[in-house]
Amino acid sequence: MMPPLLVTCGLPYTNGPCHLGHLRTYVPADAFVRYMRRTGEEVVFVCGSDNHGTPIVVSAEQAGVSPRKLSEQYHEHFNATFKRMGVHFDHFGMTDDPTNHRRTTAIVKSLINNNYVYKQVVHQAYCTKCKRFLPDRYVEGICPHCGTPARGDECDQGCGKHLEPGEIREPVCKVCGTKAEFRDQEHYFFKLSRFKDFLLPYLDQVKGTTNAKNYAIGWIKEELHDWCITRTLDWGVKFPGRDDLVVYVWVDAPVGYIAFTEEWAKKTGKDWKRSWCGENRVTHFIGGDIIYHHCIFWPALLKGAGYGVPYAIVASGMVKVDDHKFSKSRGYVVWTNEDYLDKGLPADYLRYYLLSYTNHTKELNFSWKVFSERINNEVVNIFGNFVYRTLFFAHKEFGGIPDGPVDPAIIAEIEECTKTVDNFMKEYEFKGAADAVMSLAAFGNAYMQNNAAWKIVKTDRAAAATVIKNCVQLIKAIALLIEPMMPEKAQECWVMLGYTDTIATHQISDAIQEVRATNIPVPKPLFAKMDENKIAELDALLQKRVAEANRKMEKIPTVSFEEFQKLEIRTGRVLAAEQVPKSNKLLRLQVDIGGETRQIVAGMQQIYKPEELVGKDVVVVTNLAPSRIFGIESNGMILAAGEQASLLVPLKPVEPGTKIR
Ligand code: B3M
Ligand code: ZN
Repeated sequence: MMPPLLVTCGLPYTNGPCHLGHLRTYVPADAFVRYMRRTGEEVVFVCGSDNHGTPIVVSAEQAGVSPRKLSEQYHEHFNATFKRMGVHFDHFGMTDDPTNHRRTTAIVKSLINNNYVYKQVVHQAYCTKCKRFLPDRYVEGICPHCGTPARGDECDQGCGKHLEPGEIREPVCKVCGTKAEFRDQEHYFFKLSRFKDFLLPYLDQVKGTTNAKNYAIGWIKEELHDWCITRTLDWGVKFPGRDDLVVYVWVDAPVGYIAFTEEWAKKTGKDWKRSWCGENRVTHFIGGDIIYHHCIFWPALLKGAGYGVPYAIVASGMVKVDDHKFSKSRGYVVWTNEDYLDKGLPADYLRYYLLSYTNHTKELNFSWKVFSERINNEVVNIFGNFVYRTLFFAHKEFGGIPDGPVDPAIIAEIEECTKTVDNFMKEYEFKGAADAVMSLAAFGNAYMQNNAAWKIVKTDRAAAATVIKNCVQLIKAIALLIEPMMPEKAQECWVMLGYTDTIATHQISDAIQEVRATNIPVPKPLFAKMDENKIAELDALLQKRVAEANRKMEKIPTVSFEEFQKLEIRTGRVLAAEQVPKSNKLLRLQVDIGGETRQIVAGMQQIYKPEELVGKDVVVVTNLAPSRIFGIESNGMILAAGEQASLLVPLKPVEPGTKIR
């Protein structure tokens, strides 16, 4: 018996909310799963959250919670958000749960037994201040390949290469900013280089998108290094026999795919081994930035441990926002909940946009303007309009769907479209499929227009009924074909055709089964247009976020503690104050800074009357180089906050000259 089609999505890290970048992988995967089910396939769709690795430990430290707690919070967030987007997994697990700990340990032990793991001392960045080794995201420095500033495990802004522990140059501790030193530490390596002869023919035949296999083949031909598979962390899956080491997150994360299948199998009484031991139909949907891990590292790991290797790898192109590289820190981000669903926008609009914008492997450039254009011009004007005008007329003239035959030419048109959609879906060309469905709707609109049922009904009721019947048949087909892309709207459309069951229980092949005559509810428009004001508002929000991020990014130079200590700041008591003649801004003050009186010129005339200041205790920078202001020598600076020069004053009484520390 053929093993089930097992579909997975790249696992989201549990240290930040769901955004458009995630959805570009998840929505097409979900559409694919729904479609394959509608063709009668047995499909299992599993995913889970990725809880390990340094970014999560760092985020948890910042949030003041345990990595487990943080992971649980974001796990729930993703689980709920995917559901809101209509992405329904059969199981959504956690990589930190016991099943995955067990499976990862078993796999690492197999690799050790099969002689694919060796021990080696590496020089690893160590922070003498934090007193710990600095794996991956704990350290920043310079990429040894291209010289760009990089993270410990990846040259994220330069050449994009993966960095092995010890490779980064000029490492600095990310937590405290101290220059790190290199210290020797024992680590374990996976003999990835031994898998070249396996990987090349494997990748040559692997299914999925060509970008995945072609990149991977190119990289292998360049060079294939062994992988360090341990890290000095507490958080993660312990390396067998070593309490001080955990396995690298990129070992236990993909193993999560197996563990989640096991958990699903346990829940349903099924057999997970059918998908993971031997020939299988495992299909990984991933982002284009993790091709290396899925096409090289992961198959080698599975092969080395004696498991079956993935059947297909489907990699999505990158996401841009307003023509800028997707970046949370720069504000070029669209959050799934905050920016979209919580604004009352239908999940199906975004699903359609993501699927139909461009080919799955190409870059998707999001903008609110293009989004609303696509929705209004295609979904609303073509599909929505066809459904509404047909059903409105049907309801008005016939009280529902009239009796009578469907034209064979219409059935042929539907069959043609169904075939096109099928080819595209099975090649992961979701845009092609979406376009084909819209073309069928456009065909329907033209047919309706050319046959002017509203005219002929006056003379030939039967002919008008046939036109309507044909159109309703087309709508039925469109609803079935669009369901994988727009499940909620497809269901609404289904109900408008007088059905009372769930559209998702029907096969695509039902599209050519004649619609039966029936009463239908009063039709309502299926879609609302994207309103211009709403779009302007959403766009303004994005622009505001970018502007705010820019402000934050402006670099304020840091001063070292030594530099800071060069400043002498003391309390002082104002002994005398007067206006500087001919100036309407300046006051001349005499300030006791502890046994010494300083003359200080301050721009406070508009804000304080001289007599208000006399007797006040203030804060003074006492070792500022003397300057002449309006011809008067000034020996120090009084500290004040903001435009209104609100004076900084000691909260409790202190002697003049008390040092600020
Ligand atoms: N957690 C997220 C990423 O790098 C990472 C994926 C793991 S898939 C096994 O996109
Ligand atoms: Zn440090």
